[in-house]
Order: sequence, then structure tokens, then C-alpha cells
Amino acid sequence: MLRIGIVCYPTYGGSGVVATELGKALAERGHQVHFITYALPWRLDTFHDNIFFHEVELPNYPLFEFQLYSLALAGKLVDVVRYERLDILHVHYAIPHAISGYLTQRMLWEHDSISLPLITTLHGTDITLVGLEPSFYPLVRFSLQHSDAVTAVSFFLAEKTRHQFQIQRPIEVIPNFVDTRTFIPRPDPELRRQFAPAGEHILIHVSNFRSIKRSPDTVRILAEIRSVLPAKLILVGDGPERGEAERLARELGIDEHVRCLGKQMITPELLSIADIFLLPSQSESFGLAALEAMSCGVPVVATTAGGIPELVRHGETGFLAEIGDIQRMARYCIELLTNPKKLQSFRERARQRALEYDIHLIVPLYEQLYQRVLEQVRIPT
Ligand code: GMT
Repeated sequence: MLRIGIVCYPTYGGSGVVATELGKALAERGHQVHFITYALPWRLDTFHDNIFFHEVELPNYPLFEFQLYSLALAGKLVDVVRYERLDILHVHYAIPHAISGYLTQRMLWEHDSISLPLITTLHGTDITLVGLEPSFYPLVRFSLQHSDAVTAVSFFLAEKTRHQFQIQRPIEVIPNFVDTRTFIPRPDPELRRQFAPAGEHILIHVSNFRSIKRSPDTVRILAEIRSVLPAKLILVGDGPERGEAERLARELGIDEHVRCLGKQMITPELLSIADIFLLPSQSESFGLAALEAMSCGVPVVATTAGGIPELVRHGETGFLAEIGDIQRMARYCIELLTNPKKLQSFRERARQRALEYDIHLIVPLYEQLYQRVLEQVRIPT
């Protein structure tokens, strides 16, 4: 049994979901898991044996016009590692977690002679977007060089990291995962009728509506499809471009066919009523939401951005098009929606593909990594 500290963003977003689901799975496997972050993680909704939550409190002092979260986090980490006797620290999303982790490591070594292994898992925009900001770039590069292990959620992201940050160190790819026993096809005709009372086709998109997701493209795709077939679009999540998507639906005169559900826990029941999951992203290191949909037997129509082609097999479990190619994505949807046999075969293959990313296959890869890192006795440099 290991005592594992997990640092993540607690909000609605892929990296927090992965970190939380990983923590829950590790706890089920007998480890003691400590989440250290500023709020209760989004998917840590019920009591779990072996799971502890330590809230990072931010000192409120007038001089601190900007919150000093990375420092408050490092201070809290030192405290938790000391008193909970953590064996390992696993941080998700490099900024600022990897650098706070590094600071924690150094302080524990200097003051307590504690050698705490640090693992950094890269998720996406920490490398492809925010990490490239000139003020963050050297910090990200430094913290990656000083982590005891670095993992990335796709081959695309590992390669991008090596290239953008000019680092030679090994980066292990451990893909994202899904609990295929929870995310299973759960047909619910009554629920389906609520969204599509006249038997329309249903498309779904789940995201945080940042511009990188190109969420308004889902509305454009729906408009194209609707010129041929009756269809509805369900939008789940919230973020900066939700308003734009809603405005566009009104402009295109299809607002009554677009249901925006806002931020809510995505359920297998909701995913299962959809015929197609849309992911028109500009950049996507993995596409966890697409994996959860596939696990419910929903094929994906997406762009070829980033790591999506590693997950979605074009012509088997979905279709891929160039970023912004609305017409092509709409044509792919129409092809599936007008061909029930093909749609059914894509549904089955999507589910089969998701089984390759089952939580019980992937979580042991993290456990093996923890063991390997713990075996390398080291002094922080
Ligand atoms: O940037 C986001 O959209 C959120 C981000 C996160 O870290 O919360 O998501 C990233 O991590 C997810 C979990 O590993 C991946 O499934 C997403 O593909 C990735 N997002 C991007 O690369 C844009």
C-alpha cells in the first residue's frame, strides 16, 4: 500500500477528471490517496474509503493583489507530506503544479531529509498553449527536467513536449482511461424522447467551451445536417464560447433544436441517447469526453487535431476531418445517420475500442511507474 498525494485542478475539465478517477481507482486497489487542491474535485462527489482531501487555503492580505496559489500549494504539500507520510507525489497539469511539487521536494529534502518522488502528468494545454507563454516556458521546462518521471496522455503530447521544450528525458505515454463498467450503453427511450420527441437524430458535444474546442462548429454542423435530416444537438458543459454557440444557433434559426444543459455531471444515460459525439477541436491532446462517449457505444465525428487519431479510428469508430471542415464533418454524420447498419457497426466498434482503455488496464501502468520511481533512490537536485 502506498500513500499517494495527487495534485490537480478540481474544476470541470479533463485533467481534473483523470486525476480524480485515478485517485478513486488507486484507493479501491488499497492505496491511501490524498488530494491536495483548492476545492473538492468535481468527480469526488461521495465518500470514499482511503481518500482524503486537503484544501489549499489562500492567505487574504491586501498586498497580495494577485493570489499566490503556487506558493500556498507548496506550503500545504510540505505539511501534508510530513504529517501524512506520503510516499509519492503525482501532479496533474504542469502549471503550476510541477513547479510547486519541485519546491516541496527541495524543502522536504533540506529540512527533513525526506526524499519525495515527483511524477508529473501532462494533459494538453499545459504544453500546447499555456506552457508556451514566455513567462511560463522556462518554468515548465525546468520542472519537467526535474520531475522523477513525466507522463503524457498521448504519443502526440509526448512528442510535442520533447519538441517544444527541447528536452531529451524519457516521457512515458499512459493514455487516459474510462470505467467501461460504468460508461456502458444504457438505452433510455423515455430520455431520448424528451430530447427528440419526433424521433430526430441526436448529436452530443461535451466540453469546457474554450475557443480551442471550436464548440460553435457543432452548431454549424447541425445546421448542415438539418438541411437534409431532422436532428437535435445537446451541448453539455459551460465556458467562454457557450454564449457564442447559443447566439449562432439563434442566427441560423435552429435554436429550438439545440439544448444547452450547462455544467453537469455527464452520465452514461445521457451519452447513450446520442447517435454521434462531435469533437471539432482546434487542438486536443487526447479527448477524454470522446472516450467516455465511445464507451457508451457512441461513434465520434471529430477533427484530426493532436491525439484524436490515436483514439478514434477513421472509418471504424468514427470519422475525422480537417479542423474547421464543417461540410465534411456534416457529410460524415449524414452518412452514418442515413445508414443504420453502418451506424450500428460503428457503435459496436466504438465500444470495443473503448475497452482497450479500460480503467483496470491503465491504472496498473501508473502503479508500476510509482514502483519503478520509488526503487530509484535519489537525492533531489
Ligand atoms: O484544455 C482543456 O480543454 C482541459 C484540459 C485539462 O487539462 O483539463 O484537457 C486536456 O486534458 C484532458 C485529459 O487528459 C484531455 O482529454 C484533453 O484532450 C486535453 N485538452 C486539450 O488538449 C485541449
